Amino acid sequence: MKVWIRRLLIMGALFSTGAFANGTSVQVSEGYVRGVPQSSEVTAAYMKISNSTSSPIRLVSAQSDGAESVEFHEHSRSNGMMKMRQLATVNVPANGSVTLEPMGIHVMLIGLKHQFFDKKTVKLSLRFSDGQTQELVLPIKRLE
Ligand SMILES: [Cu+2]
Repeated sequence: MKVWIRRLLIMGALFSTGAFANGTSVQVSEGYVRGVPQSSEVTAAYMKISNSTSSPIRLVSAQSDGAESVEFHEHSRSNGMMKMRQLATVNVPANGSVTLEPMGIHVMLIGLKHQFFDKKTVKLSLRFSDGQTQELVLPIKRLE
């Protein structure tokens, strides 16, 4: 009987620690947005997303103040041609990370707004499958 109660208490403690750590279970680092000329209607954001929990987490949606809409894309090679395809979500493996980089998975900013070109940073808000949101301010970098 006593062992049972202790087990319940330990389980409770584990659950509450999980809830407490919710805001830091995902870390975003090395984020930036590709600078593009005024004539461009799209650009992409790149970053590393790490997951310190023992369950996979998915990036489910994103919003930016500099773009009408934001999608997740992946470059893939088919018949020797590079193509972009839309992803519904981006998986961040348990105790691991995913790197969004040129020619790989990226966050696509579509319908760039006027203020995108006036600023040196852009706001990007990421929503994850565990309910947390990350508010990022990413530098805009020209890639040559
Ligand atoms: Cu794309």
